[in-house]
Amino acid sequence: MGGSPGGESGGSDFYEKASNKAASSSTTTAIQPAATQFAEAQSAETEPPPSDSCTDNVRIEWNNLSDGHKLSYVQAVKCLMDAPPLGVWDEARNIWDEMTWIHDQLSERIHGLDTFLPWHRYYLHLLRTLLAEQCAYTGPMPWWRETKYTGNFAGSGIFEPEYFGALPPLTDRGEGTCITDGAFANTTILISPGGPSCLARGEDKQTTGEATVATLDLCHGGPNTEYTQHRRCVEQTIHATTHEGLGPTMWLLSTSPGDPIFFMHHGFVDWQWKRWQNVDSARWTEISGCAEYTGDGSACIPMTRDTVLTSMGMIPDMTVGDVLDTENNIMCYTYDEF
Ligand SMILES: [Cu+2]
Repeated sequence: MGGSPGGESGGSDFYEKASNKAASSSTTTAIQPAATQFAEAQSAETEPPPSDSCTDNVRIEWNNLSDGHKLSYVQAVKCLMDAPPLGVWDEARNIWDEMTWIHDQLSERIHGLDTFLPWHRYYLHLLRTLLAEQCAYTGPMPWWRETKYTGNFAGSGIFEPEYFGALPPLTDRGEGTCITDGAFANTTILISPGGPSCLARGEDKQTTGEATVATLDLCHGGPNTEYTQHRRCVEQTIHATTHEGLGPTMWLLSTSPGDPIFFMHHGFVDWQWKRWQNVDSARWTEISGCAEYTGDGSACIPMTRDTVLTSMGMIPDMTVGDVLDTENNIMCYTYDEF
């Protein structure tokens, strides 16, 4: 099981030295998709490169979706909870268990590190892929602009009886409540510390109140804000506070995908990265930082375009370079608003 949301492993003093240009210079790979080469050729331009055959795949903010799309999305997610496992984990009852399991297994490698944003982008791609392949869902992927509902996530139009089910306030004792309405009513999370438990939520409005535009802008930074600064800021502020504010299933970082709201939240995290990337076309093709720390925690193994992103066999592995440009022919998406 991983640490708490936003927990950072590795020496933070070391980071400033580690995120130098040595890592970002290793952007060459033996085999690159044509779209990526195209993007690199354009990287001297100030505008992001145009996508070519990639069109029409726009992630829609929840409240911009039609009621029909909202319904078909939650039903498709429910379909994955009912779908026979793919075989990556023996104890899984369904595909959703396996998705939660891989996140738990990989937790130490994908949190508190620069792999955080690329891996979770890949994880959203995994969701989209499995929704399409297993549940014939071809509608839009949603995301959730949390700053519209600062301190009142329950009022965001997501936690309705026909969609995700309730987001009750925390009880007087600071506890959550098992969810008994909505598409995911009476769901059991198989891998929880202490054994299977119900999908439970409880809004701590003080904590969900930390998803503010001011924090968003702080992490967005300016033209010189480096990737690691951005990643660390997002991970440790809004990423962490929304996990903490939606508990108890969402409190437990490594098994939190058990609540499908995880993917709405990570859509917002990914949107923040995309917004940061749109400031400078170089951010569509170049990246630096640490994929891992070794030894006493001071030795950085650089993250490069070649760093592998895995789902332990659920879908094919990809690399950081594959997911950097969301508008390439591999990822092929953007957002409906910024
Ligand atoms: Cu995660």
